[in-house]
Amino acid sequence: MMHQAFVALGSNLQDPVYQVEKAMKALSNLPNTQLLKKSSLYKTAPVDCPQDPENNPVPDFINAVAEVQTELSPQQLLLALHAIENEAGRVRPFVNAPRVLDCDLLLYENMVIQSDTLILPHPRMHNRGFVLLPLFEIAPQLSMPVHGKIEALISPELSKDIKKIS
Ligand code: PH2
Ligand code: MG
Ligand code: MG
Repeated sequence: MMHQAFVALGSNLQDPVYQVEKAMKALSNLPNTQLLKKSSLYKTAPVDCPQDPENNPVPDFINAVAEVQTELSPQQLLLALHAIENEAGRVRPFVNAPRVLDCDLLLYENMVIQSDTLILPHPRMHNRGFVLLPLFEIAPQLSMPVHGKIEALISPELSKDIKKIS
């Protein structure tokens, strides 16, 4: 059985455009999975990112969203996303630290899950412009469990400091 899922990609280290494009390819190469749609790439200002301990400015992100269809279960897909992050060289020095690659499972069918390892829908997706704008681009009619219709969530406030680049 094929299942529809949406994945958010983000990077603000080590050539973010390259990292996000490489992650799209990695998604398309997952077993029993097809990449159905990819959004444009968006340059986005950091949200909720602490200043790093050495006071380096937090770099802007490149964000995008992909729609896949997959035979993987939500947990299998989550593990596959972690493997893609690790392959890119992700390290986690502190919470929301700059990262080579972040792959977040946003939605899997209409599933609502609250386990220790996975929350669906993604618990912060509904107030993050860097997720909602690319998601709206590829799924303008989307209606989500818990969060409702995507078009109702988009606002000028959330769209600030987000620029479609390609
Ligand atoms: N990811 C975060 C926290 N803040 N800000 C932007 N612009 N893009 C992100 O992908 C992002 C963020 C936690 O994963
Ligand atoms: Mg994230
Ligand atoms: Mg993440």
